[in-house]
Amino acid sequence: MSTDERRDPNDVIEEYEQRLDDVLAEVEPAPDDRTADEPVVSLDLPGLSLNRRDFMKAGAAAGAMGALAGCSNITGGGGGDGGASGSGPGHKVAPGEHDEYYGFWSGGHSGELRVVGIPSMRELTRIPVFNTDCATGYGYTDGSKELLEEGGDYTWGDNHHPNLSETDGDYDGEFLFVNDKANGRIARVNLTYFETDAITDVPNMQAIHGCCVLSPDTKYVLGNGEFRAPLPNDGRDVDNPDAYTSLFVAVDPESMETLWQVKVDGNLDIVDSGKEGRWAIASAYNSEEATSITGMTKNDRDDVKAFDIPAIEQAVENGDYEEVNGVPVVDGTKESSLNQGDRPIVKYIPTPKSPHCVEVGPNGDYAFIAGKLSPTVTMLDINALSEVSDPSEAVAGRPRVGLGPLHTTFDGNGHAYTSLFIDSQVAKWDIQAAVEAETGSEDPIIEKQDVHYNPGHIQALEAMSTDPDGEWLVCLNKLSKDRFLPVGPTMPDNDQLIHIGQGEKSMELVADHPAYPEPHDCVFAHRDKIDAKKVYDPADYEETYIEEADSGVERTGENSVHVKMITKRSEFGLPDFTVQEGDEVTLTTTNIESVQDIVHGVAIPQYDINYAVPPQDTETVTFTADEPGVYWIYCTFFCSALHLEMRSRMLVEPA
Ligand code: K7E
Ligand code: CUA
Repeated sequence: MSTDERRDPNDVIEEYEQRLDDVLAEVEPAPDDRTADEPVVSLDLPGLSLNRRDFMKAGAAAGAMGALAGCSNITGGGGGDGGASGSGPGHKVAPGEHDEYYGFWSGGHSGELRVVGIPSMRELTRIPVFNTDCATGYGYTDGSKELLEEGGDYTWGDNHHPNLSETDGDYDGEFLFVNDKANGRIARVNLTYFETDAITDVPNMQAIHGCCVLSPDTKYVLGNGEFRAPLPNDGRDVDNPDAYTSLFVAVDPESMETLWQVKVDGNLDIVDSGKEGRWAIASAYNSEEATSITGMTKNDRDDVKAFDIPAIEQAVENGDYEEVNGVPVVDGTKESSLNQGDRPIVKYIPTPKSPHCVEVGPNGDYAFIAGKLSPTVTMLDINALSEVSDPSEAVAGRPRVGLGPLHTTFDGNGHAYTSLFIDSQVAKWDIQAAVEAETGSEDPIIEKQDVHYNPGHIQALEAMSTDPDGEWLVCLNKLSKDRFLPVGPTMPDNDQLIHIGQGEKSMELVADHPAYPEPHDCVFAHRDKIDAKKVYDPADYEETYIEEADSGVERTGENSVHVKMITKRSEFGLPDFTVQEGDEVTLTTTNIESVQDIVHGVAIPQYDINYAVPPQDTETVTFTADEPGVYWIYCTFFCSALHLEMRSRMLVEPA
C-alpha cells in the first residue's frame, strides 16, 4: 500500500464502530434467536434502561478497546493523589520488614508468574512457567528442558489464571495451578520451592482460558476451552465451523493427567467452582458459534454453563463417552441424551450478553457473572441450581453496575467489587441488597472508584477462599497511558492498590504499580500459609547429589564424558577440565552451600550455557564440545567478595 492510500486511523475506528452499531441495532430485545425446541426464557429486565449507545460502546470496546479506553473518566480517584504512591492508608512496608501477604500474578504472554508482596507491591521474584528464563537457566538445564519438551515443546505460553490449592476451602500453600491460554496447557508450581514442577499439554484443546481448582479440596484442576475446533482436530471439518466444539476438562492435581472432558455448545470463557464440590460454573460467549466478531456478538444472551461434577463422573463411570486421543469425552451439548433426564450433566443458563467472568462468592451461595457487553452482573443462586427445572429461575439478582463489567471480588463483609472496563471504575456493591433489589437496579451500588485505566481482573485478599481477609484489593488495569514516565509507544499496565478497609464507603486508591505485559489475574495468600524452604532437600529431586570428593571427569563412551563438580564460595570443584573436540559433555553441578540465598551460576558463554544452582540443588546440562579451544566458565551470581575470581576453564582439545 502506498502512503497516499493510507487512511486516517480515526476513520478506520469510526467505520468499525459504525459497523458494530449497525449489527447491534439488529439485536431484538425479545428472545428471537432461539430455536423452537429450546427453552424460551424471558429476559425481562425491569428497570434496566440499556440503550443502544451502551451496547455500542461495549461492542466497540470488545474489539477496539484502545480507541475508547476510558478517556472520559480521568478525574482523580477518590482519595488518590493522581499518581504517586502512598497518599492513603499506610501500604509502605518499612525497610527490613516483611509484607503480610504473598501475591501471585499471572504474567500473561510473558509466560511467567510474578510474586509480589502485599501491601507494599514490591516484586519479590518471578517464576518461569511456560517461558525460558536466562536468569535461572529454566529451559536450559536438562531437567527444565525436559519439563518444557514433555509439556508440549512450545517456547511460550499465555498464563491468565493462577489458583492456589485448597484444603477445606482454604489455601493450603502447597501448589499453584495456572492455565496456558495459548497452547491449551495447565502447569503446576510447587510453592515450597517456588518453581514449576509439572506441565500438562491437554489433548484435544487449543486454548484453555478459564482455570480453577474444584473446592473445597482440590479434587481436580478444571479448565475451559475457549476456541472451538474439530474433535479430533486431524484435518476433518476444517471448513465446517458448525462441527467445531469447545471442551471443559478435569486434570488430576497429583498426576497432572487429563481425566475427562465435556463437550458443549458455544465457547467457554472463565470458570469457578462452587464451594461444595458439586458445581463448576463457566461463563461463555459466542452462543452463535460464529467465527467472526460480528457473528459472535449478535445474540442478546449467551449460555452460562453449570457443570454437575458428580453427574459427569457418573457418566464417565458408566462408559457414556467417546474416547478421543486417549481421553474420555462426555457429550454435554444441549441435544445430548445426558442432558435430557432430571439430572443433566450441564445446565445452560441464558445470560446477557457475552458474559465474561464467573467468580463464586466466599460462602458459595452465588456465582457472580459479569455481563461485559451488558452493564449488569448476574447472580446465580448455586444452591437453587439443583432444585429448579428451568435454570434461569436460579438467577437471584442482577444489579446494574456500570459499563463493561469484567470481574468481581469480595471482602467477606457482604460486599462485591466489580471492575468496569469501559467506565474505568470499580463499583462496590452490597450483595444482599442486590438480591432484594429489582433486576437492573443501581440501588445496591455503594460507591465507585476511578481507576487508571480499563480494568480487567480485580482481587481482594484471599477472596477466592471461603474466608476473605478484605482490607486491600488490587485492580489490574490494562492501560496506564499518562500514569508513568513515557517509555515509548508501549506503556506498562497499571496494577493499582486500593484500600477497602471495613466501612461502607471506604475505597481509597493508594498506589500505582507498573507491570510488564501482561498480568490478567492474581491471587493472595497470607504469609502464614506459605512455607518456603530455605535450601533444597536432595530427596526432593532426581539428580544425584555431587559430593566435594566426586568432582572429576569420567569418560562414559568414545565420544562422551560426564563432568561432575561442586560449587561453593568462591570456587568450582574443578579449576579446569579437559574434553575432546566432538565429545558430548554432561555437566552436573551441585551447590554444596547450605545457606539460603547463596546461589552460584554456571556460565559457559561461547556454548550458550548459563544456569543457577541454588543451595543444595543439583543441575545438569548436556552439550557437544564441537569447537576446540579454551572456554572460561564463570559464576553469574554475585556470591562473595571473591565472586569475580570464581572461575574455571573448559579445555577442548582438537580431535
Ligand atoms: Cu478477564 Cu483471561 Cu481472566 Cu484477562 S481474563 S482480564
Ligand atoms: Cu559463585 Cu559468584
